[in-house]
Amino acid sequence: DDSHMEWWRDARFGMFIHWGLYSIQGGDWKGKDYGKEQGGASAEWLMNSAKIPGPEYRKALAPQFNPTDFDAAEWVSTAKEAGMKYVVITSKHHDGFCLFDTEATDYNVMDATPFKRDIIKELSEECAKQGLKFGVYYSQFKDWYHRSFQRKPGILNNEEYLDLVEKNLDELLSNYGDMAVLWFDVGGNNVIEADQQGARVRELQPNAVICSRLYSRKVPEGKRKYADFESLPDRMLPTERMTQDTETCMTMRHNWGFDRNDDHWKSSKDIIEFLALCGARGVNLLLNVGPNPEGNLLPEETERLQEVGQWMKTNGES
Ligand code: JFZ
Repeated sequence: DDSHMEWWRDARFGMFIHWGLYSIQGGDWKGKDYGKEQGGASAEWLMNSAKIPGPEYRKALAPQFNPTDFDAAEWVSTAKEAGMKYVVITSKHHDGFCLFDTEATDYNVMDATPFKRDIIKELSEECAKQGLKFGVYYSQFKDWYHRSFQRKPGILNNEEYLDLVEKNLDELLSNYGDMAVLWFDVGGNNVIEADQQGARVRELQPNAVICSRLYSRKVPEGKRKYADFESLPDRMLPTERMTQDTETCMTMRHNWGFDRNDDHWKSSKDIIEFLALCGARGVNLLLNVGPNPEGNLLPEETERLQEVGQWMKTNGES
């Protein structure tokens, strides 16, 4: 039964949001630019790129995370006006920082930052209010913060990490109303672990749509039991119209997370053409924004989203 896929198939177009502690740095660390601009990894990879130990990263950034301009209503209405039907935000990226209230770790927005507002709660409630589907990106395999502790002798304990993921998932699946999408990313090769996580999603949110990145790409498609849709690499499109459920994602410039030096903006025309092509190939598009540390979408982003919205009004299906 794939009735839970119906809304997703109709939706076609969603907003991806990369936002977290890394946004504060905008790709820089101690005067050096680690963003994709310089041929490195994307700005949200800072902790890894600059080899910052977990405790140092937390100590430097968590006390500074205070995005008082954050207004869920504004973000959601901007997505809605653009013709987007769903929103997916990084509830936890590879740096391990949780943008939601969790009992599993104090490395989260409520306990470790002066902001003390549950971002996932505010956005999920706003999406429900404005009639958009809401989902979370959750980095289930890569967690540099947790793993940095594991490297210390005596604490090498994978069970402990799996326990964190299980608790986080239970919270995300229980405390935020309908979770429409579980956007797992960069999965490992352990199918049993992934299947357990997928099964838990099914159990607590039977209608949630699960991203194929729950599994590593090395796991054959036939073994990805809980993958509802295939997530293609960034900006990739098949040459023929897809019959299986497929999504591609694209960011508006080079980086996913906020980057101070990245001026490689795709034009509105580029974005609209790509969106039209996605529609023609039967592929959903998750278009990414990387809000700034104050909590604002960038003017370049809102401008593009408005122009996409204009196009959607005349050419999109509603
Ligand atoms: C991952 C993340 O590492 C990255 O930070 C960002 O969140 C992006 C959306 O997802 O990066 C990937 C994951 C998979 C592929 C490429 C980049 N892939 O399958 O080619």
